[in-house]
Amino acid sequence: MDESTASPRRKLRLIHTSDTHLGGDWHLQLAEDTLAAVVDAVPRLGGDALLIVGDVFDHARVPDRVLEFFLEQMARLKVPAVVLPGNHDLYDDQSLYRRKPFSRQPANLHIFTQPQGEVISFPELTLDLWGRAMTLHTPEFRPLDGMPRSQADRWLVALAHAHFHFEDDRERRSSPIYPHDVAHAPCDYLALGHWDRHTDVSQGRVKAIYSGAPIDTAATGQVTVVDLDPDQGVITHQEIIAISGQQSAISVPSPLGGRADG
Ligand SMILES: [Mn+2]
Repeated sequence: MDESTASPRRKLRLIHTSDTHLGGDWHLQLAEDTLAAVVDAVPRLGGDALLIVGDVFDHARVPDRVLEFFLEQMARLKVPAVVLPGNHDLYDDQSLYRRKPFSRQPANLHIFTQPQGEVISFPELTLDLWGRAMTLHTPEFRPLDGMPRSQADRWLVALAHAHFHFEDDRERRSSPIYPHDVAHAPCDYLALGHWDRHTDVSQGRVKAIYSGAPIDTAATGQVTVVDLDPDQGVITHQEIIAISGQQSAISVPSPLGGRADG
């Protein structure tokens, strides 16, 4: 299984999203329509893989029907789909990812389950993905700790469901990452989740992007498109995606991302 032969890195396109909050009581149907739109967008945009960086589900008690809906959507993809658990869908003992529907998950779906971090490799894509499965959302949990070095012949993309601390941010938050951590991360791209708003927090040579939730304040769908190019480096852009049933969404008073959470 040693893939350390000197084949060059391939040109790849990743589709990055997060915070879909399936099964939340805020606009259940819209969250599902939005996920379906993301899945539709992957082949249309030429994505080689889909990354969903946490809070895929809104809470651990979502009914099996919602888990099955998610699995059906992932099974529609012809490319890998990779999930990092977040603070709303922790990988703890009661995790929904341990429930029965996931025992029949499609072969293209990969879920990070190791709290200390793990690499999920796709040799045919010359791609290594790394992430730590969150078991507790606390200030002590450092989502970037233990990231391995990248290999010359493979892209290293890290996933983190994390709160980025700006330099002047003095508040103590859970699952923090700091500008210095990002600048010194050995990955080629840092795919972030947890913030509902699309934000570029790149530092130094490391491109680090919050995709934002796939639906924004104007009920417009979006994903982050990440091009990994051996010649040009890492280039990202936001892509607008159409959400079917969106007409009904226009009138909603607040976005998925703006939930006040009671
Ligand atoms: Mn979160």
